[in-house]
Amino acid sequence: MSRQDDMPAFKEIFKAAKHVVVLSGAGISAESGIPTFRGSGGFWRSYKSQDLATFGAFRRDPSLVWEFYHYRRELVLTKKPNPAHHSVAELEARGDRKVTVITQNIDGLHQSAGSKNVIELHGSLFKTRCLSCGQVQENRSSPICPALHGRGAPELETPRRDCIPEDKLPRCSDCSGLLRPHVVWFGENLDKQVLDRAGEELEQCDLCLVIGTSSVVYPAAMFAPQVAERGVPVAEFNMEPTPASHQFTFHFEGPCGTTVPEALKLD
Ligand code: BV8
Ligand code: ZN
Repeated sequence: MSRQDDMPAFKEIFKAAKHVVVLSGAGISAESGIPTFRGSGGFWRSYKSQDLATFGAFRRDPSLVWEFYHYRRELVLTKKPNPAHHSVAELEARGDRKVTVITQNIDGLHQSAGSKNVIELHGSLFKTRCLSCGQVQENRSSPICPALHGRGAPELETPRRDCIPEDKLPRCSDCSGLLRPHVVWFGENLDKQVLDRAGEELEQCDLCLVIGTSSVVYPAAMFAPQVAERGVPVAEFNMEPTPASHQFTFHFEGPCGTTVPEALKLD
């Protein structure tokens, strides 16, 4: 068994691969300036991101949760894809193999880099869903509604400004129902079609790259180990080992903005 950081061995396999799945997490966007969940950036005001990413939090305080998502929308709108996103998009554009991105991220940076074949497991910051009629819409308005203009600062507000009344939060253009971000919150099921599509790609791929994920959130955390169990090579790109690293053929340590372009260079 070659060493996990054996780049020549990886290159051999990579050159021959005909169906590559890229499984990405928040770490692929870190060098674009978007905080990850579990790093220091995993906080907003005094809240852990995952405490706000629940339907219960939204029901209890839709104004606070919308401020959180508005902040992230506005942040992402000022950020650009980094060389890791670009090298994945360039690999797909080469057209000499199938490349599918399965991302846990909701920032849309893979698509901004030019990736076409992208499965967004957890939805998108730039889509809304109506709680009344269920309509899903693309929405890149900045701000998404007048009441959120200038709101969402990550620093604690003392005293906290009053909640935005629900009727001033984002409303459905069709039925004026309250809108929520079209993202998968903790405790919510992933979309069945999305899961089925991801499952097919994971079943068919002959190489899987796992980039910038702590592999602690399910079901996404099971995907790359499932590929490894099929005896298909998996290469992990991360700043540090993860709970899944030992199951993978390769582990390339370092910032993926450097390690991924290096690995995907087809000399
Ligand atoms: C589900 C969208 C069935 C929203 C996200 C109890 C009750 C209910 C559920 C559960 C429960 N216990 C467990 C569960 C399941 C739960 C879960 O897994 N919880 C975890 C915390 C244990 N999962 C769910 O709830 C899922 N649904 O299971 O449905 C069900 C239903 C009901 C009851 C039970 C089961 C839904 C999960 C989806 C949640 N939504 N995002 C939003 O973004 O606001 S998850 C969100 O967090 C991300 O999408 C992503 O998935 C996750 C963050 O993980 P990462 O992307 O890996 O990011 P992280 O910061 O953790 O790591 C960054 C990595 O990058 C690190 O390894 C770091 O080293 C590395 N890195 C950093 N910089 C770089 C780098 N690497 C390279 N280069 C760099 N420069
Ligand atoms: Zn509606």
